Amino acid sequence: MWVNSVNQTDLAGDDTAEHSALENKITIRLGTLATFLTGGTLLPGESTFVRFRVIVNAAMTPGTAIYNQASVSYSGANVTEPITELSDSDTNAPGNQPHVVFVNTTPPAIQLTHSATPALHNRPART
Ligand SMILES: [Ca+2]
Repeated sequence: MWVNSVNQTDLAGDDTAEHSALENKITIRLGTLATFLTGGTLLPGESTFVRFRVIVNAAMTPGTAIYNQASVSYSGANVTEPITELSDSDTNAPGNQPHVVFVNTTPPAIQLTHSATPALHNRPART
């Protein structure tokens, strides 16, 4: 996991993020002065960038759908009641849809390109 390009470990208590295999989720606390226990502050107009990678079980059946949906919980400087929102992968459909990825049925094609200068051979000159 990365927060603004800074690596975060899967372990709890060592930085602002962790992975829970039991709950099948990651938790990332964002903002200035975020800790391993609480989130920090994001000023109006400020943004933050989160990225994570997962390894899919190799025994998973090709075509299996994997659902991913983010949940963001926050409170405001003037609104102390926590607010929780879900990510929405389809803003044209009512409600909040998770992002769906299907396990590949065929590995992606890999294209190899090779270029080289033709070898020059020392051949005897023809006479
Ligand atoms: Ca961590």
